[in-house]
Amino acid sequence: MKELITLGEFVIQQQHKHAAATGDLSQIFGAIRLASKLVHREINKAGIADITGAAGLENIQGEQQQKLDVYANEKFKAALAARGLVCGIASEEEEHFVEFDHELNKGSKYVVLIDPVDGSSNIDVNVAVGTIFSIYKRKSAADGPVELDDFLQPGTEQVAAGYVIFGTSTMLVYTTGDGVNGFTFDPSIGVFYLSHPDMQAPESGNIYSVNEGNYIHFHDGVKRYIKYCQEYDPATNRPYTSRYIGSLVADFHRNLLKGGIYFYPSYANNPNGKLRLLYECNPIAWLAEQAGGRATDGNGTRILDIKPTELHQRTPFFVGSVSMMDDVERFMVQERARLERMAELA
Ligand code: P6P
Repeated sequence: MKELITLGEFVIQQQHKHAAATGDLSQIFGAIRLASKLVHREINKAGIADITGAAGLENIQGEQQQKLDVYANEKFKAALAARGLVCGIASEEEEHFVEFDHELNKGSKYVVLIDPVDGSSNIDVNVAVGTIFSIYKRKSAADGPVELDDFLQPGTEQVAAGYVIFGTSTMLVYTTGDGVNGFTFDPSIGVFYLSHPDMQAPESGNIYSVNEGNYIHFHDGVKRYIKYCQEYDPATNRPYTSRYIGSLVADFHRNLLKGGIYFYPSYANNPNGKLRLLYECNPIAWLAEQAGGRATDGNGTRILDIKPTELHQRTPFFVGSVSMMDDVERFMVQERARLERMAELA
């Protein structure tokens, strides 16, 4: 029988592969593991524990805050603060970053950015949701206060990133820059086991994920790509299948396994789309690249290269298999060229 490796064992093995590794990430992953188990437990008894339904509060995004959002946010904050290695956290559920100013956290050198429950509107309808996290080393002096710039770092500076998908099973998928590995939770003993070693994004696929309800608002390049996905051409495996769950983690996870593309473009009066750069797009983009895929803003800018200016800033987001990303960008480039020609003629 193949030897089962736990997440904790795997992180320690990885740490020994990198001489510079200090074991800090092992500790931080221990906190993420703990909080994930607590959220798993609550999600799996939602409705019984009256955890579903809005908490009657609104978060900074002006969205109805689901009780699970509040619960998950508190559990991840508490678990990360208790390890004494994280000096602060930025969360979709917090307007400003939160400094951990306990004595234990003085001099800590990491910051964590998190979307505690991405896709939370799906909780009440029993559809998969996920936690997305991104870890950086602070830039400010270790003996000083945490600063906003500690969180406003480009995605290329991440030291670790991942997600937990609470679906038919709970999985944790992460990277520290040495590939992507997936771990499945065994609730009977409360352990995450390595189930998807060295995850590779298929070079192509036939699944496209976009909210086509926004079609009339999309720019022509996006509209043309969607029509391209729907055309009949057996030679290029089209028409593709449309799959959109409304939960980024679930759509991305399926596309990572099967091949596909997810995109949330700018639309109507949302020039930067909907998704948040720091705690949704950057971690997912790094995972995609580490697994052999790509992630851009649809206009040729690599997501990881974007220099953040605000904690909750949004970006158009295109992520997936390389050949499908090449295709969508071809349509976007053609659209930009057409608009430039029209501007010249005007
Ligand atoms: P829409 C969830 O709110 C989320 O941030 C992603 O998880 C998901 O892909 C997207 O927004 C869904 O947004 O506008 O299609 O409902």
